[in-house]
Amino acid sequence: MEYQFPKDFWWGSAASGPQTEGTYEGDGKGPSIWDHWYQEEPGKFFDGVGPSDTSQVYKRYREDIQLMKATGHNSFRTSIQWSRLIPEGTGEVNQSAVAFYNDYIDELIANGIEPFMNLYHFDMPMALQEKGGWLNRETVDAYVVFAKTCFTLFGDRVKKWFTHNEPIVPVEGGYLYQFHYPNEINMKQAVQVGFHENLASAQAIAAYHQMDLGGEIGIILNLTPSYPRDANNPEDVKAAAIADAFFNRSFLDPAVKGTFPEELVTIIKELDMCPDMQAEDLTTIKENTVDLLGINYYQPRRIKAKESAMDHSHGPMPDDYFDTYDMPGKKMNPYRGWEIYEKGIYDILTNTRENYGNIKCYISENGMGVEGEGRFINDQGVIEDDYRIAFVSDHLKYVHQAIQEGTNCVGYHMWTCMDNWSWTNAYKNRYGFISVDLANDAKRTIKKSGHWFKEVADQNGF
Ligand code: BGP
Repeated sequence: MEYQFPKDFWWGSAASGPQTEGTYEGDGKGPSIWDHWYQEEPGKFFDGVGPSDTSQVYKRYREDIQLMKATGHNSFRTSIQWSRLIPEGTGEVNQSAVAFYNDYIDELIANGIEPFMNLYHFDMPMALQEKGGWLNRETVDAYVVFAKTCFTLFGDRVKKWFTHNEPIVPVEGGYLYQFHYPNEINMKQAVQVGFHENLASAQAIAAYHQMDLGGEIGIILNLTPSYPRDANNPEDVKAAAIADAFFNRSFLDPAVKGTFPEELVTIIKELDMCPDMQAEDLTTIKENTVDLLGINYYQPRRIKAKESAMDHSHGPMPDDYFDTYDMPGKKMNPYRGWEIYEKGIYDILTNTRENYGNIKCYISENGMGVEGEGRFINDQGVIEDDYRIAFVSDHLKYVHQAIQEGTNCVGYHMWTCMDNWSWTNAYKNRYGFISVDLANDAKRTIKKSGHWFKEVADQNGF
């Protein structure tokens, strides 16, 4: 075997509650911002498929866990939907949700798959969004109560917790670039939302450590390395550093080091957009950093110095400081419109080793969304997704190299286990090791990549 991974390496995949569970009559789930947005604007969602029609995991998790076994999982991450467990965001706990998550967790463990649980995957309970969502300090308090409720209910068995998945996305999507509810463009609000998410994470980490449940708690960040157009052009390099501060270090630095990056703080001060905070908040963030870092990697960010005219129709924007560079000849995933740059995963891991104390980390998402995979079905009804096998193995080679060089990376999770609901893209692009046939009662079939992954996991390498 050419690429042997360390003993006890985590092999598996990631998903989220809102993208997989679905909603059912009498399940007691409250609406999240996704349910609300779909009700308001169903046309925004690909083929009009909304969040209640996801992959039926709420009913089918037992069958799905057998498929996880058959695809080599020794670990699996999903999220607890806040609006399922506490339908109004605060107050009463939904006992059907407790029963569901208990059984889901127990079934995973009984099948030798370690459950990793994330607490927030873009799914604000609507009752809290109506009062401002992450803009409102009370949401931070409510989130910490939700987190403690989860630790109390499930912490005896779940030993890997995550406070957020990609917390920059609600900032970008909800308050800058309009791809998440509430669809605003307002940099001051974006800063406040980001600050509250950071604070909520630190407070949940403090609570978890205090409860002394014997597990680890971390955060999952989509680290998107920023490459300057020309590494010898100081203006390009500076622009790339600012983009990095906005989109990566805004969460990476506080999560791992307990501080915000100087470049970002300077800009926010210049813009007079410092968030509202209380006296002890920065100390809370300083003192409660993560045990473990999850890294999601899909694509790099290519940056050049600002050349285009600034658009201030909505006030200042991060893009006032850089332009996106459309690099000629880059390799693309045309369905998602994302560049494929395998070495990026190595650069991120090297960065964590060199600049973030070689914190214990794992690849928590990496994957390739492809539209129309039906055309690759063979006579046995199996999707022959050789492109996905190539994508995963090309990235794993770089993960392997980083580990050889000493990076403390302990696992690799693919996005995702089975095809799921991708927000406004719904079921357009498919990411899974297992296909879901929507026209046929969501029938599951393992793809070629899923069989391949089982071999890799069994051999602990390839
Ligand atoms: C990540 C999210 C996932 C997932 C994935 C694929 O950013 O954590 O929730 O959806 O990306 O992206 P998309 O669904 O937008 O194609």
